[in-house]
Amino acid sequence: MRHAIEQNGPASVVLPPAARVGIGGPVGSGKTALIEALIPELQRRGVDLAVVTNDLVTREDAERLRRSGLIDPARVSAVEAGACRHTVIREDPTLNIAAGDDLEARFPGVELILFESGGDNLASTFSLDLVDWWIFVIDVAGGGDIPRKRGPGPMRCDLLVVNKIDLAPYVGVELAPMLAEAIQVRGNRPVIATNARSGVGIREVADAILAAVLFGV
Ligand SMILES: Nc1nc2c(ncn2[C@@H]2O[C@H](COP(=O)(O)OP(=O)(O)O)[C@@H](O)[C@H]2O)c(=O)[nH]1
Ligand SMILES: [Mg+2]
Repeated sequence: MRHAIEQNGPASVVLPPAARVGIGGPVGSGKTALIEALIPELQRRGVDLAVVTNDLVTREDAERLRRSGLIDPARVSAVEAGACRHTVIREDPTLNIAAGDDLEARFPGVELILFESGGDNLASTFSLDLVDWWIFVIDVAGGGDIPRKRGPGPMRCDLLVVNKIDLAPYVGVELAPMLAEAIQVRGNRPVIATNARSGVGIREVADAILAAVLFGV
């Protein structure tokens, strides 16, 4: 999909850096499930992909993705964030930047690196030193009032994903007002409703990522 810039003949092909996209949100909202659904959708469109996960003291999410058969396991890197999950994506993202640089060095031509945060509260945000663009994932089962709480994550992200829409009838949440409120508090910035397990909304999320970071729209 991406074209290399040739300088002085093919011996010195310079590839542009990969686009870096953050995926944050509370523990269990479906960040890894979203990545599992996005990988085949983005690969189908010819995007050269890699993933960095952040866990507290384990490598659970990275191991899950490596076992999934969806992506070359070597293209999944794990950062162990320690006690402060948001620190490594915001205050001091050095470990994540290094993980992204390492993937770019090992896979020349990689176009897009997804960074999954360790799972935090509604206050977690990404540093723009680390990512070009970021998604925040909340889920319907966490309560229909989450958008109204105006947390920095749901407010400041480039794209808000409201996941687990299939659970709305079981947890007493009315989806339409929840989505309307999310759009309203975000000043009409993008909100996409998904079911990461069945694939509802995944095409739209892939469209948004590609439009924002690979086509520079
Ligand atoms: N019903 C339903 N379950 C989901 C959905 N997305 C994720 N899950 C489940 O929610 C749990 C947490 O998902 P996970 O991706 O690990 O969340 P993370 O901690 O944000 O990475 C898992 O059991 C998933 O199978 C969804 O859209 N609908
Ligand atoms: Mg996860």
